[in-house]
Amino acid sequence: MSYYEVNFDGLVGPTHNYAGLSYGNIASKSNANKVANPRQAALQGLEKMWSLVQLGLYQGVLAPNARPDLATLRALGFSGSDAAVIDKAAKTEPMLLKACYSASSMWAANAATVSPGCATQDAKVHFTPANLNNKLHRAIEAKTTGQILRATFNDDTHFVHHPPLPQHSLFGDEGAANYTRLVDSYGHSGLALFVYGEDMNSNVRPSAFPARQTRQASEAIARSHQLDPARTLFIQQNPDVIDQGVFHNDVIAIGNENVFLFHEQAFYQQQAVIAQIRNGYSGSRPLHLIEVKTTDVTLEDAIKSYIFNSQLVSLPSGGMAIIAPSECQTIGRVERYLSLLCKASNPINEVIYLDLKQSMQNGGGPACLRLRVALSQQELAAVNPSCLLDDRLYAVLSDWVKKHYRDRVSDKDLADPSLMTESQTALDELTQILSIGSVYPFQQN
Ligand code: SUG
Repeated sequence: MSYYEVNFDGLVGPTHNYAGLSYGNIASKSNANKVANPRQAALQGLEKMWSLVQLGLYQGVLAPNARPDLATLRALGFSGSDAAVIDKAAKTEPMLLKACYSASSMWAANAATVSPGCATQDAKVHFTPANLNNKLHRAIEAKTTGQILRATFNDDTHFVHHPPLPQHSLFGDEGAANYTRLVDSYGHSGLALFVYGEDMNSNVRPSAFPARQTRQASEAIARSHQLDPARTLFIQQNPDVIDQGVFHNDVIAIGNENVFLFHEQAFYQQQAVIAQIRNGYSGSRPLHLIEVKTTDVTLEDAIKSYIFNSQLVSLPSGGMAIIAPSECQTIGRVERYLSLLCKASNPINEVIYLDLKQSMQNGGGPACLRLRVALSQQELAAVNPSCLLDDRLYAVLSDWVKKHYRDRVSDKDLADPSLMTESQTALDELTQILSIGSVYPFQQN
């Protein structure tokens, strides 16, 4: 049976802005209060999706969360008309308003953990929306993201949708950003790698910045997705690199099929981790463990360039391409490393640079923007077809963005109630384009 990896990218929402909300994410902090360009951000995201279609890959679209999140603002005591809620929050608690206006659901790698049917006991594809409980602006995504996933993968025969894990610090879960599968090919169950920042039963943890993913969360997901314990590894991120700004594992490692590219400082007790991975992998194709040395790419350059947040994709014509952010070209050592990587003896033979600056300035590169879902031909046929990108949908979404999105949003604009109504009008139209029904709270009023 044919199997594919389909990337479902988070469409950038109309309220994309720079609010400095993510402590531990250096780009988010250093670009706080810059003027954002939501139109450009959404078009850059669409260009990335379209580039993958042109490579011959299947590509999906995930609708954004609706912002502002009025329900959260109301739950926090702001009352009156919608405009009054915004006005009061802007005057008294601007950081809460910013959290409720964040377009952070664009980073779909954090939307959920997804296990393919070839790896689960009941042979269904399992989804668990991430609770994202480390940051308020992200924790409020989980419910609507769950509804969007159900509307996108809307078939009980093939798909199982779990609720998010309990909103408790023991179960901090950031979704697929900390999850990779090493496999012979997409239809094989392979080895599932869950990477956590902190085991709540251990003292090995970062000291400056928070660890967002706990071992306990990863274990709970592996259980509910019915993964084979013999083919599942839980490995710890190096706490020192979290303290330097590596807030998710996908900022320091990337895997695809039988290739795993990771920095020399990525994991706690790295040599033991490498040995575990070697032992755990049982594919017939050779495993390529590519450890990037600090002398080739320093940690600082890795974080600045987001080289590890590239997408590594298998091409229908054979081999793999690495889809890297164009920031990698601005650091000579990183660009050199990538070009040598393509010439070395491994399946990667092409690097494609893309401009995703609007997202990058909030700490989100190519890999953050997509949720990987490995699907059989039958499962793919069960996906909501309106959410799969083709030339028609690409044109429709580009026009939709150009019609509805502003080209500048500053923190002051968040106080303007017309940003809310514009956003709701746009998203209402989007639910029709993507045939996802009434997934947004404002549609239920
Ligand atoms: O959670 N940035 C996101 C970036 C997420 C990147 N995802 C992965 N690496 N998979 C975050 O830190 C910044 C929002 C702001 O400051 O306005 C933000 O939420």
